[in-house]
Amino acid sequence: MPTLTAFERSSDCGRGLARDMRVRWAFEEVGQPYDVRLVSFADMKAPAHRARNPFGQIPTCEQDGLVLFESSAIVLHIAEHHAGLLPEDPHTRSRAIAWMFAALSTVEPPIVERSMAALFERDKPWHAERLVMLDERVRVRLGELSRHLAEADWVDGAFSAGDLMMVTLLSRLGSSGLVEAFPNVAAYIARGSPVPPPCRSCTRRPS
Ligand code: GTB
Repeated sequence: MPTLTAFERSSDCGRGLARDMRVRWAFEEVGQPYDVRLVSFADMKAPAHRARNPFGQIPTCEQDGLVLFESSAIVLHIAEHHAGLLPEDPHTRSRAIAWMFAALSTVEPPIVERSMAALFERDKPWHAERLVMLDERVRVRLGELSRHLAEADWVDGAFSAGDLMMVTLLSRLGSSGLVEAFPNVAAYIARGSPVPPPCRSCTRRPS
């Protein structure tokens, strides 16, 4: 049974926005049961966890003596060892992997940059000005994705690990108000997303 590490305390009110979610989704998608080891911030920075991930982050995944870090590498590993997340045809398979990389290296960076600014730079005098620029960078990618999805449910044919990666990172834009202007992307996220669970600690349903 694989063991995944995840945050002991959810910092997002149970919305599942941390990067263990893409790995959980991959396991669920292929029907592979898994254990979860919950770690505190201190645990993540301790030598035992740094032996799993030198950067002291979650998620990591251990199975049969193999220890992997980087959520995308874990999802790719799962996809390569189970049917259901990568097409069999070699060209279609390579394109699905290209979409995983596109999600990670082309679409995720501006989204992460924006959410970091929204979380940690709110009190800075230049925050509002910088946010305009960061929002625009996100809109560029959403526009491109929207045009790509105009006639398609998924990024390349049938649902694949490329969609899994893309939907999980786009979900992070939930409260930004940026997605609404791109109905194709909003519909894509809705198509791929589970109904969010109610927040256990504050009883409100996450937006
Ligand atoms: N590239 C790595 C991967 O894909 O696995 C990045 C891993 C990563 O950033 N992990 C974060 C972490 O461990 C948790 S997911 N951070 C602790 C640290 O660096 O010290 C990042 C995250 C956290 C919370 C939200 N949220 O609340 O919305 C979203 C994403």
